[in-house]
Amino acid sequence: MVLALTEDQSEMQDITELSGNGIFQLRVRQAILAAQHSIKQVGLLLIAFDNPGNPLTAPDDHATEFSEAMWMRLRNVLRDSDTVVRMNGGEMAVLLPSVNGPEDVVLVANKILSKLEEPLCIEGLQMQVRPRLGIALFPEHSTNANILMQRADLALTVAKQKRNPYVLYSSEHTRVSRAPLRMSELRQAIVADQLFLLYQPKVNLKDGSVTGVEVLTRWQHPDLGLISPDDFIPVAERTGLIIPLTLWVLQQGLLQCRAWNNMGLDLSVAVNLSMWNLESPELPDQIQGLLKNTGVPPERLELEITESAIMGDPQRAMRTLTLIRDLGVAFAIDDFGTGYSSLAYLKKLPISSVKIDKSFVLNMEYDRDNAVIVRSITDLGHNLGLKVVAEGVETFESKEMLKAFDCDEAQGYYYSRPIPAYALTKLLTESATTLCRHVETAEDLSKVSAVIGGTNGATLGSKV
Ligand code: G
Ligand code: G
Ligand code: MN
Repeated sequence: MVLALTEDQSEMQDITELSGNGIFQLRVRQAILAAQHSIKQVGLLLIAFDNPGNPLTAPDDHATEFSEAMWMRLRNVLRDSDTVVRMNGGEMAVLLPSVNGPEDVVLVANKILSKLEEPLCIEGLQMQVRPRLGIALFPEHSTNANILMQRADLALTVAKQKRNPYVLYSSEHTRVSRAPLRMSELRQAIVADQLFLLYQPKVNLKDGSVTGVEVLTRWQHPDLGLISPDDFIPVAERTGLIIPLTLWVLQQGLLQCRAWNNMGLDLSVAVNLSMWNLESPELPDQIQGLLKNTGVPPERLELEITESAIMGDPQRAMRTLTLIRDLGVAFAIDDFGTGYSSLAYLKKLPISSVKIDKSFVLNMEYDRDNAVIVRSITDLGHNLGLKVVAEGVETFESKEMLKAFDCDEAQGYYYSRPIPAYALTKLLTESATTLCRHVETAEDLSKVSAVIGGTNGATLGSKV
């Protein structure tokens, strides 16, 4: 049952004052009313844009032209009976008032994606467009227009976080906060020292030495409190601020690394890169400059990249990665197992390790499938000559299983949460007796003699 709505219909006349969001909500309600009496469903798609962070092409500079162009593209692929509205915050909403089910909506989503992803040229500047779609359906996901909107919005948040082109709402998606962060605030945060770094150790499973630390960024916002990178990294990516932000993280992380090395703690630091970092042609030179200025040997730096960051533009990623690898810097694939790429393909890239995603590790002692996945990734990684690191190691049992699987390194709350540099220094230089409170077995106790700061790195004593 199609309810074609046009601006000149009488019931629409009083909505001209409404924002895009208001018009859309009204139309969703009307479509639901119409569909209640038919076997048809209503599809809702929310679209956001995750555009490459070249500061010159930051969407803010050309917001109007950009949104105009996207709206035209959407109109061209959709039927006249479908509604397309520009929402607050640069997002778009699409209403499909009459579909047969999720398959139909996914088909339309794919059509939309391939149209929107075509490169765009504004004022001679070539922009790459990376849309993310969140999808919800009436009546499957809710019979209430407001809740349906919220569910499509939640699916969109998940799509952004997972960097998936589209996500269909599922009841398993938990509410994640979408802090109303603005670009100007984040820019200010970098200048005003509101960002700070936490460090989480990676431990060699064979001898318990700490081989390195992952650097994780946090934002202490003056009003909103502590903000997670899951909330501000996407803002940084959308606005191009990810470039200065990452350079700041690299610089601070390298300075901290040098300080540890000077103290005799043989640690390396791992910094997370996002897709837009790999698309910046200056990155290799900038990293070379930072290594030189901080005096840290290149082999003490590791860069973590996700599968999706590489798959955005594999050829370009390959070139950037090779240039940086040639400096002597190592790469790790982060969150491995959550993307769609094969390890065999990734091996063509100059990477040296894989980090198994924490979703497989967190409950591996109870979930046989996850244990099998962890073991298989470990074997496959080893057969391809890669070091294998498990993330999200929270328990003694999972640590023991990983040791039995011959996994190389572990990272997780079992050893330490991400903590400030001074706390990590303290943890690594505390006497072994102090750490004995964590000892689980007599056998562990005998290993507490591990040396602090040897060539194998620092040690977490009892936590071997
Ligand atoms: O530390 P936490 O679990 O909250 O991190 C959440 C996510 O944010 C992780 O995926 C992590 O890789 C990412 N992240 C943390 N710090 C940085 C950073 O400095 N740069 C980038 N690109 N991602 C980061
Ligand atoms: O995506 P990335 O691997 O960069 O994210 C690393 C983040 O994972 C850390 O910043 C931390 O917040 C989170 N993390 C680290 N160890 C554990 C763990 O043992 N359990 C859980 N649930 N999260 C962890
Ligand atoms: Mn990481």
